[in-house]
Amino acid sequence: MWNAGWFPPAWIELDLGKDTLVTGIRLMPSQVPNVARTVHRIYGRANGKTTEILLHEFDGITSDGAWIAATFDPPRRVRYVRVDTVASPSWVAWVEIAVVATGLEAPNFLPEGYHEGSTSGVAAGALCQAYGWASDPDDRTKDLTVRILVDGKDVWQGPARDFRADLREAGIGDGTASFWVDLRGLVSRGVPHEIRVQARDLQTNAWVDLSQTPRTLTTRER
Ligand SMILES: [Ca+2]
Repeated sequence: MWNAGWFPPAWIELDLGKDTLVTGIRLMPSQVPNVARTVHRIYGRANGKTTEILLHEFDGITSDGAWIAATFDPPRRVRYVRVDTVASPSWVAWVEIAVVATGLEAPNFLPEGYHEGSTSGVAAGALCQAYGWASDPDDRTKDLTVRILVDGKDVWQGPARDFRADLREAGIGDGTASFWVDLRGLVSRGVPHEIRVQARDLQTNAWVDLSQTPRTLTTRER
């Protein structure tokens, strides 16, 4: 995490150590408000040079903790990559910045998403549910497989593929990344259960906990 400690303009520069053919960049913003229009310009500079070239401009809606990505076409040979934030209602901060370059192994990004819902811990009738969203930054067009563990036991698997307008607005692909599971019949009533929701990484098939999981839930009939 890097935090400029103040509002735009602010920038951070990465030194790749030598001139490198860069093909893209991925960045995870940390921002408040969570969803807002921001503008970031990505500049490159070759070893020994003072002039920069504009590699990409992000101008759009970004969300706290959600990756944004760009491909540089054509790829550019640079040593320094500078991320210049020119507009944002938030302090300028990045959770992670990854420069993609040829000759380097492509980084794998783990699924991101949320296990949402009541935190009251007690739910009745049709409110006994687990829901949220999951998406793999490596390919947001693919539906991720989500599984639900109740007290550590796998009780449900299925795709996160339902549309939600707020996800589309937040830049999570076309917004078809949510899931909604009725837990009635999957958990016994009247006693607290640990509900854990995980998504399967596209590249490694590893199961990854979503944010805000596990939750403790006690279901009642009414
Ligand atoms: Ca991945």
